Amino acid sequence: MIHPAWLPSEAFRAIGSRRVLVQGSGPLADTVRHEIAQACARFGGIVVPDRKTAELILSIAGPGGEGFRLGRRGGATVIRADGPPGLLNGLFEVVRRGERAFDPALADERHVPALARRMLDHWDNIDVHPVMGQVERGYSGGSLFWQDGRPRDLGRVRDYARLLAASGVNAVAINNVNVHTTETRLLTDRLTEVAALASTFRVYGIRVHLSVNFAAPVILGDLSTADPADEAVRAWWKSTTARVYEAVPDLGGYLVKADSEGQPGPFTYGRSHADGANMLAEALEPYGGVVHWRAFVYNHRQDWRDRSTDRARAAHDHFAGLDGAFRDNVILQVKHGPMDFQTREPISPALLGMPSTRLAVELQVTGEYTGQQRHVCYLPPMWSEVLRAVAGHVSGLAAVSNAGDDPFWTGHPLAQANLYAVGRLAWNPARDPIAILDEWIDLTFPGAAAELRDVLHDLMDESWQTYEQYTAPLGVGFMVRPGHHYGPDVDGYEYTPWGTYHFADRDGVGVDRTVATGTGFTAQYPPAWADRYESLATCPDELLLFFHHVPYGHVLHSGVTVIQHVYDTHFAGAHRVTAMRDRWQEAAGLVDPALHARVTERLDEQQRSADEWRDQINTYFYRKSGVPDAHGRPIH
Ligand code: GCV
Repeated sequence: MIHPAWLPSEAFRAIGSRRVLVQGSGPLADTVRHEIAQACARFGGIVVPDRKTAELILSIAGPGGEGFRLGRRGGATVIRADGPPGLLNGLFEVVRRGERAFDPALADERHVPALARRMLDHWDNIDVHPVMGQVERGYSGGSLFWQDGRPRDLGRVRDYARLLAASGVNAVAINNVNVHTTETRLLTDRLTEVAALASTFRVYGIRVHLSVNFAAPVILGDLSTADPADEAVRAWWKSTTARVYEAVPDLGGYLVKADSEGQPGPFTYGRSHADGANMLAEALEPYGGVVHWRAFVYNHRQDWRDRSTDRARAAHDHFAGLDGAFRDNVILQVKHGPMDFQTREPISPALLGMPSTRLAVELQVTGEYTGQQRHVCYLPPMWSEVLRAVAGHVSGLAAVSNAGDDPFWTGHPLAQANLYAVGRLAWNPARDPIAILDEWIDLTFPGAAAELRDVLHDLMDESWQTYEQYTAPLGVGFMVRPGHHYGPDVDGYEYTPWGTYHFADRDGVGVDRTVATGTGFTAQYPPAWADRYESLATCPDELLLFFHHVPYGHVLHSGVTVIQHVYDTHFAGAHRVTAMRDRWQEAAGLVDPALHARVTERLDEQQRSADEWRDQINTYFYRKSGVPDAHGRPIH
């Protein structure tokens, strides 16, 4: 059985037991009608032909738009949508509120999304890749879209689209940004597969985007170059794109990873990333499509001996100078931190320093570095910090999906909350992430006993901070096992070409990114930020080792030394996991037994892994520094 996630039929009880009127036509209004008809069939409500006796009225008041007004008129709850997508969004707002949506005292409210494009990126391959599997960094089974090299049954895709629509997502990129040969052909002779997915997502107001290979004209055997200055290449993209839009008239556009980790790009031809992105933008422009061009461009073959190269600088170094050079339909998609989805990073300065470029911030729902959905790690508190920091700088959000063909969708059932919340935060980044968690609990476990709610809050509210406690300390990052990135390996990346170092020696640890004595990375920030990070006196503790190399005896703002902080947090973090594990046993009988068992199994693994992290990190730093734990706890 597939778990209904945050749309169990029970969530529709308040609507389905009422007299409902839907006004409006078109595919999205049909979807709303269908949802309501199903709910009414289940809960005894009725679809009525006019306003006279209606208790819920959904209507389209304007020509387009995703927003809606919610209020009470003449004894009915009324949604007046700005356009067809707003009708669907209004429906799900009523679902979320349940009986509260029918309170006679309900005040008028206007809802509009803060970010225009709220996209989930799938790193799905059609084929099973020999190293990465079918879904790159996927921890939830296989792809929802392809199986055995062929498209899957679209029923599950439709359910997924429905879940996403209910969370506020309005775009999906369907395939991996590392575009291998088979997937390159989605652009040409496998277009019908894109079209079928687009039709399925369309009825839930979601546009499909396609990841394309920059060298597609060469890979597909049509041309000998992919040089963006070559007229034949430009013409190839125009005619190919014309055929794409014949098959999928509302394709959102292309997503491109270029000159990054072995993917081809404009650098091969001595061209800039603006040249590359603009060529694709020109081809997409007649159809209203956009290019999401990723700023994740860095040297992954650097010499670890070379202390002058700092990977954190890469996005800003490559792109800030191109500010203003991109066409209007290029969106630069920038990872939220300067490195790569670590548990704690500062904001990428590229997001703060490109005022004349359309920007989208990229988050990772799939927890590559945050427990891989084997650990409880509720990420919205991190995302909320990110989104508040980049407010006014970005107009879109793209997040790497954590969904797969697992019966619970996300491997760890509690990781569903991350998928739900990313859409909700993109709609309104000012929301309290813990309030969003409550919303998810209400929907997913309708009628959740107060007891269950308390257990879930105890497990999840601070799970990101707990994960941070027992893994890499103070913003240092990448102390993971190379390749699969799960579990501790303090020096695993230290002498590799990946640019991910911590520089621990017998005296201290951390990366000196200051202007005064380090790589100068801090100067990429606007002055107030730069000053804060540059100075040891003002650099926040949690980012200390991201910006500074300090002795183990350095005293943090918290009052303890760096080495004692490492010991204290690692003991505390693993201990908190024990408490979480015990607490979850109190939820037995309050949730579906299969879900309870899955979470139990994951918590057992989380405990094993947290203990391993604690012992390896503590032992490593004890052996390097020779400084004993002030409290004499076991270190090996
Ligand atoms: C899709 C990280 C991941 C890669 C991923 C890359 C990216 O490096 O480990 O698997 O590739 O980010 O975001 O492009």
